[in-house]
Amino acid sequence: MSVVSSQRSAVSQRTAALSRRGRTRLGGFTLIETALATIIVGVGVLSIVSAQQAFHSENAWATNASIATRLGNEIREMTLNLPQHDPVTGSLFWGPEANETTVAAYDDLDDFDGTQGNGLIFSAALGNGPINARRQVIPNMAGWAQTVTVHNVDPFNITTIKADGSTTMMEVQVSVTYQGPQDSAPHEMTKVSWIHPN
Ligand SMILES: [Ca+2]
Ligand SMILES: [Ca+2]
Repeated sequence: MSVVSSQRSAVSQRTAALSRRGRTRLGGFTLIETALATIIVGVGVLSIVSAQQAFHSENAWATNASIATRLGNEIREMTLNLPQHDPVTGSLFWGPEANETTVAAYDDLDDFDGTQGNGLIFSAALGNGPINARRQVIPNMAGWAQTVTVHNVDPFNITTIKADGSTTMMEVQVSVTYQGPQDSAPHEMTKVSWIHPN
C-alpha cells in the first residue's frame, strides 16, 4: 500500500467515525429537544387553561355583583314613594294591614317588614321573587333572594336602630343573596340601605 493510499484510508476512517458520532449526538439532542418542547408546550397550555378559568370565575362574579346591585335597586325604586305608615293607623300598627295579604297590596313602608316585624324574603326558592320595582317576579333567577327589613332609627344618630314605630325616621335594608348550583349556602352579594325620605 502506498503512503498516499494509507493516508486516504486513515482520513476516510476518521471521517466515518466523526460522522457516526455526529449522527449519535444529533439523535440525542433531538430527543432532548423534543422532551423540552413537550414540557414547554405543556406548561404553556396549563397556564392558558388556568388563566381562562380565572377569567371565567372573575367574569361570573362581576356579572353576579351587577345582578345583585340591580335587585337591590328594584326594591329601592318600588318603595321610594310609599308613605311611612298606614294613613289610618299611623305608627301604632306595624306591618301589613289585615286586608293586605300579598305584596301587590302593600301601600306603606312598614308593610315591607312583614307580619312578624322581622322582614320579608322574596326568592326564587320560595317562588315569590326576586321581584322588580313593579312587584313582579323576575323569571329565571334561580338561587337569588332579596331580604327586606324596615326599622326606625334615631334621627340624631341614624346608625342607632330604635323600636318599631318609635321615631319619625325609617331605614330600609335590602340584602341580596345568591346560591349557585355548587354552593352549599347562599352568599350575600350586596347589601344596600337608605333612609326613607317621607
Ligand atoms: Ca299597608
Ligand atoms: Ca302598614
